[in-house]
Amino acid sequence: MAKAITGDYSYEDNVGSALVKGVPEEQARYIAQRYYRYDRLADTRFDGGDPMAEEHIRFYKEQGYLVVDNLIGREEVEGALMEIGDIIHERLPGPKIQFFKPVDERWTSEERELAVRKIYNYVAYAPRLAALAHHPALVGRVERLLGERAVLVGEQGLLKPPFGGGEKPWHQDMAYGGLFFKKQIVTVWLALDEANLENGGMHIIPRSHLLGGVPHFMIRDWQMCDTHVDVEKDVAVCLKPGGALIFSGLLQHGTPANFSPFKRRALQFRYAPASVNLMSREEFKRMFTGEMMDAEC
Ligand SMILES: O=C(O)CCC(=O)C(=O)O
Repeated sequence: MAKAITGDYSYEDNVGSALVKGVPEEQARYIAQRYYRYDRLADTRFDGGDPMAEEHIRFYKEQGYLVVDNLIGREEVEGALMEIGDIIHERLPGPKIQFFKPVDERWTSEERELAVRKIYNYVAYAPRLAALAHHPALVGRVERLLGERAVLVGEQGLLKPPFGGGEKPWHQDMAYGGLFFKKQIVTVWLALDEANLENGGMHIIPRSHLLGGVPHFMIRDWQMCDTHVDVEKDVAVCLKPGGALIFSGLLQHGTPANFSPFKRRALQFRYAPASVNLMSREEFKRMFTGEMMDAEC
């Protein structure tokens, strides 16, 4: 069983930041085997070249996600990777960088790159990444799903380095600070490398958005209790660079650690319906914490 990280965590202290905690390899491998399955792949796929049809919207409403291959092109993927490099090596100052290794271990330029887990708040500084955040292929689809104008409410680059890039445990995006809106938000998770079963690609529980918010706990991260996840229903989403998983802010999802020799880099954009407000603190607690319903992990 995963050992809980104890401490003075409160969800307000960590709004918007996934904590990357060092988990020993043996435990990470145990978690990857016990809490994810690898034999069911998302097989209903759409293509970025196809116009968004009623069928897409129906599928999204029922299942809580859409897999869209070729959402953006090779040049856009390469431009994004170049700009991420510029951010990491501080040629493009402004965005925030989250490292998962101590500063004094980041010796070479390659080591520095491999020590980054996340970049965020980059849209104001990085023109190519900003162009993707506002790309009609993304925003047009999201607005069809939301049924109204979309507002960008989150932007991250999620870099899962080879040989042990950390797990992002099962969670719902709307359980995170600043994202607990009164209506479901939509996340676009855009693969910049191939994301697959070996390198920490996405896993989802289809239809779990229909269950509403579920309690989250501070364990390895701000996450669902491992034993509350219906792992039998896990479907893995493999993507080529430029492909995307578009999903509801209530869809349960997670990514196991990357034990492969390959990088797994992705961008994530979150969009809220323009007309909607955040929940109150009480509403948030009722929906996403164990506190109000005495749920325990
Ligand atoms: O890219 C990942 O590893 C998971 C990202 C994710 O689900 C999140 O940050 O909400």
